[in-house]
Amino acid sequence: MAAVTRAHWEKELAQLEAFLKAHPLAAASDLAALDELRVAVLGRSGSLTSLLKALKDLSLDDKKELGPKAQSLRVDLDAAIEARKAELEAASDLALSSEDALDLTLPAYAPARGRVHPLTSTLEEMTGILSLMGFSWAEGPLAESDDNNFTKLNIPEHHPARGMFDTFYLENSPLLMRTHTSPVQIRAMETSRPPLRIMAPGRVFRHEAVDATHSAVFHQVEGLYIDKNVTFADLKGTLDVFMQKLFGAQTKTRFRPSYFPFTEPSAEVDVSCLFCAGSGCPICKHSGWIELLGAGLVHPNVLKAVDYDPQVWSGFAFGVGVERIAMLRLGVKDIRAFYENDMRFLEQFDENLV
Ligand code: FA5
Repeated sequence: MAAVTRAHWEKELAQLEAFLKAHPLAAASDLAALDELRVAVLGRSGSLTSLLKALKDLSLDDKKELGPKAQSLRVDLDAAIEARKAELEAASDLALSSEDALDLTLPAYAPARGRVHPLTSTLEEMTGILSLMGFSWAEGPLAESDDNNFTKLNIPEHHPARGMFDTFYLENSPLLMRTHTSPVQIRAMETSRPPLRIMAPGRVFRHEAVDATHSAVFHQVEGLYIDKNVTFADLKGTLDVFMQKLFGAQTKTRFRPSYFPFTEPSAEVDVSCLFCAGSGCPICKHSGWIELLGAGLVHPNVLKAVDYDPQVWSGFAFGVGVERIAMLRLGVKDIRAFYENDMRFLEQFDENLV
């Protein structure tokens, strides 16, 4: 720029400001357009650079007055250019990465496969075996009458055996949460005439402290067989086959005398420990046996309660815990793992893939 006057300098600055108004930096559509603007204004022979250089031709007073104006315009422009540059770069990075994301040659995502819950698959396995042995499906409600859960099972009111099966009582209702699947025996016998062979799988509730092997809500499968001349040998043979089908042909059962008000005689049934084949280990507490179920011959008082003549009919019943079976089959050491819905636990059971 040739030597300039103050008027000329001010006119040039006004023109530059008008130009910047017409071509705002924020509107630069890409990095190249932004750089073009930068060179035109701030480049070596850019319009603002020229104005700054031309200040030397002005008087000291003019320099003092106009110099800061031009300088502050330059600072503003520098900042605006940097800001717009960052914006444009971020946008182009994003565009680049989303272009990369669309790689049509990548293999498709495998659809997530659902699994049957290990308790469901164990229950299905148990009822599958029993149905092959001639037991048919029976069900009852979770909220049961006191009669079916206790009285008709030969546990009258105030009988101390009620303590073995303490439960949750419902407010404003005579019903209680059933403590075992045994009330389904009563329901089945009251609605059909003998002979009868049923299995009753389902959820049960106990007012009980929870630990690694006890839950307050768990599952049982009940078995009931009523016919003429049913003996303890029938019960033993049935449970031997049931356990061998569940755990393998080498499995042995052991019947220990026990007490249930609704069976006489009664037994706790143990199976030979699957982890040590009966030789003794920490899981079976070095006994070689694991307790799995309760069983016995149906008490005559139970038959009388449903109007079956105990002189004619006899039968056996058993109740087995589904969680205990699942823990043994799957090597699960804490019953609570079944209810926590932790995918890391559930995903281990690939046999349950659907
Ligand atoms: C009963 O519930 C009887 N109704 C079983 C029965 C039926 C006996 C028919 C005779 C004739 P018991 O309370 O022992 O009995 O429970 C039976 C099985 O349920 C136990 O062997 C165990 O496998 C399981 N079980 C009992 N309590 C719990 C609990 N808190 N958590 C998980 N499983 C349990």
